[in-house]
Amino acid sequence: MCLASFGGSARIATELATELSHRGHTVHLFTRTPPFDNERYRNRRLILHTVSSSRETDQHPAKLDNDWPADVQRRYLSQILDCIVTNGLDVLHFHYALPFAFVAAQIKDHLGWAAPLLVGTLHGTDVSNYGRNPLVAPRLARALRRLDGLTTVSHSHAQLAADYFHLPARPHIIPNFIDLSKFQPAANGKTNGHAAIRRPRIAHVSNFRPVKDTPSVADIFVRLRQHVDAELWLIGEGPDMPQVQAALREAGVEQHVRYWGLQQDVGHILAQTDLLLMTSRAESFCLAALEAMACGVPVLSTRVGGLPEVVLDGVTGALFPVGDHDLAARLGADILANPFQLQAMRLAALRRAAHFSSRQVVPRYEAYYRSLLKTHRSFPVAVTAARL
Ligand code: GMT
Repeated sequence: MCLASFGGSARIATELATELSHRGHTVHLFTRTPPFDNERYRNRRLILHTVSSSRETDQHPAKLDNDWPADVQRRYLSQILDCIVTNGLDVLHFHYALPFAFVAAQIKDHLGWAAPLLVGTLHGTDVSNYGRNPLVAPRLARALRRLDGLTTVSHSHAQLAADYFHLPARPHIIPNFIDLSKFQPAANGKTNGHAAIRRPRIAHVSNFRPVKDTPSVADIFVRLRQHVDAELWLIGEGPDMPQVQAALREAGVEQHVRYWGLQQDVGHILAQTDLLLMTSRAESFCLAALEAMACGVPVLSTRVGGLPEVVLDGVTGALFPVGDHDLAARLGADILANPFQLQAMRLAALRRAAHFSSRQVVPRYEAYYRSLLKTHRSFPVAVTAARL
């Protein structure tokens, strides 16, 4: 179960489903509407179930579509129950807690001990926002405690979840992962070759939501240009984009900015850049940072949440405290102005990203399922239904 909107949790869920199907598992993917590049998510072992065949909401695709009307949630639940009865699923795994932790609890209510193994993965604002929301957090905490297994993507996020939801134990940590065949350095192999003959390029990738604090990207870029004649490539779309555009226009630097809009394949764009700039106020992991590093691009980012577990400060990039834009601009300018340091960081970033390859991480999900299944009392639902 996962969201269908642009975003990290949907990316990880759909990639995991695809990888597991390639590893011989049969995977049913349940989304409200088709995921973006949904043609990829169909093969003999990967079956896509959607409540609606087209985007029925008028929401911006960058907005997380996690607040579902009751009738949509009902139809979604009944589709999953049908699938469980017909196919006898072993594991039901959701990515992002809302609304799926509640769906999982309803499945347990309906099927009791005949329910499949129920596993959840917490991804970001499901903890950092909803965990602080007194109207949602207690209900969500109750639903999370009913699961058989709970994972999250970094140590920092595991601690945050345990604190906010008063969990008996910290969630199991399985980091995000990346398909290294889709995120690679530029084809000529000379990762620093282009930068020597053109202006340095700074990239920012996000859904331009307030948590990403994208107006700070504009501010840091303006300050950094006082030291280095750099370009800014903005990849993505979202609610704060007009504010970012206005700030860049007012500062008189718009001619140095390229707007890419929403992109399905960001790897080939990132590979043509020299530094990723992230200004998030909270980040459980920051998949964009991993994607950049896999393309041999160092990362300049705020020191928040799980980012220090992904970006090694001074090695694969540099970290700065939220709000210290002068420091960020100086750190960025230093990296871009020193070709030897830039090249060393590029190589370190590539090495670091290899630790998070799907080949290394996906088996950890399989191992986790297997360890939980050993003690899970599971009975074929068809047999259970006949007995009842
Ligand atoms: O929680 C969110 O804001 C959304 C979530 C998503 O679905 O896009 O993003 C989170 O999940 C990604 C994949 O695990 C992480 O890389 C992001 O750091 C995380 N975003 C935040 O924590 C803000």
